[in-house]
Amino acid sequence: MTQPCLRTQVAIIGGGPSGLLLARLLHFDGIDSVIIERQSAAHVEGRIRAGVLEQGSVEVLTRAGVGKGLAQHGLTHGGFELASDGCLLRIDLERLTGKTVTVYGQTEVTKDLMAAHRASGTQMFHEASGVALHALGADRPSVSFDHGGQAWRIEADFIAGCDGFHGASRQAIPANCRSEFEKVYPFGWLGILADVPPCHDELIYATSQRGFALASMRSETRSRYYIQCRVDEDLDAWPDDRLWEELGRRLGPQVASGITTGPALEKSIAPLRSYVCETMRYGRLFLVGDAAHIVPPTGAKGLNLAIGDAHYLSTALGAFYARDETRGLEAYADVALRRVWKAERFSWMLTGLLHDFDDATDFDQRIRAAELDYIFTSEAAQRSIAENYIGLPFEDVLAGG
Ligand code: FAS
Ligand code: PHB
Repeated sequence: MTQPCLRTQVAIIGGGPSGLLLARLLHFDGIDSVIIERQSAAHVEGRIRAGVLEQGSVEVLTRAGVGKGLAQHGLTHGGFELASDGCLLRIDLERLTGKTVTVYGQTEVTKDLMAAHRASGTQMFHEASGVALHALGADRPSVSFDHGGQAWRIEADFIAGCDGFHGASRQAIPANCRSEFEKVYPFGWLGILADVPPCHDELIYATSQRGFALASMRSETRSRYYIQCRVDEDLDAWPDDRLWEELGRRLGPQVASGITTGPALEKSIAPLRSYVCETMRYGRLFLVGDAAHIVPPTGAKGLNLAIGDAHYLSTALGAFYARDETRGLEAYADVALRRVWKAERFSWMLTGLLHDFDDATDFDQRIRAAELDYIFTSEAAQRSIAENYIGLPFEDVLAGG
């Protein structure tokens, strides 16, 4: 049986938020793409992950034609709370930066992108296996994979590696052509999703003698909470009632009185790591999102960085196909990495500030207490947190790296 071979302009590996959004943005520029995704559509649409979108991300998603659900169901937040041993401080995003964030789950973003993709009829392969990248240094790279018992090959002008941290794309860059930077944290986040009203009208990031906790939400009737836990924590050791009680202890009595408990719709543990791969480009391969970088979710940056990368790469590819301009493609990795590293710094700082570290010395504890005291008493410190949380501005990728 001959191997079917397709031809497209951009082959996109990975059909999560990065791949779906990139395909939508390219579509609006009349650029043809094909997505190759390892999992089933139901699996991708069922993932429960991020919850906070920067204003810049909302603008990109709206430009990609998926702003309607966001506008109707997204919750606009003008601030969030920091809680330290029960004392609350509101970081007033709107007063400090003039901007807000939107609470709208990644699950919904993914479903909106999938619906738009289906409506546009753009080709997408789900449940593809054995994905391999070829001829990345040539001007006709290709992707081979198995699908439906058939071996396929897709020839393209470019390949976008949107396949997350465990994907095939980053590994296709020769080890001597990439530098990797990683910090693995000695704890994870145990998350619970429940159809109960949120305990507060904005997010609460809490640090306490018992560890970190986060009170978030998906809507006015659905809440998302997290507590810091051991990396090897046994989920079975955390029945709902134990988790609700621990959340109340860590969020403090003032907040605990507002917590409505209920059965978990989902409960899971996510490890925390900071990771960056330099470079994000190798020949005709461009890495996007978690394929290139990972942040601890403390700063709500993971999904937003992925959206930023898709914005930069679609802008660069748009200029290439419209005007044969390569400056954006040449600058993509440098421009994207400048924004990535600043988000890595913010996420690392907030994680260090709000989590308990078993190996912390007495000196470390005093420094953390002083840092919290400084933030609670300095508007300049609060403004710095606010401008990072609402998202740093995009550079013009076409202006060159
Ligand atoms: P993704 O990992 O979402 O998508 C990659 C896609 O590629 C997947 O669909 C995968 O199936 C597919 N794929 C993988 N290998 C492949 C292969 N070889 N061939 C074809 N397809 C392949 N961010 C936040 O901001 N806040 C949070 O609270 C938060 N919580 C998270 C919890 C967990 C458990 C995880 C893993 C991440 C979390 N993140 C969070 C980060 C997350 O939201 C990512 O930033 C976001 O999903 C990035 O999207 P993608 O780059 O598309 O990567
Ligand atoms: C979430 O709602 O899942 C969420 C919100 C903010 C974060 C991390 C996760 O920083």
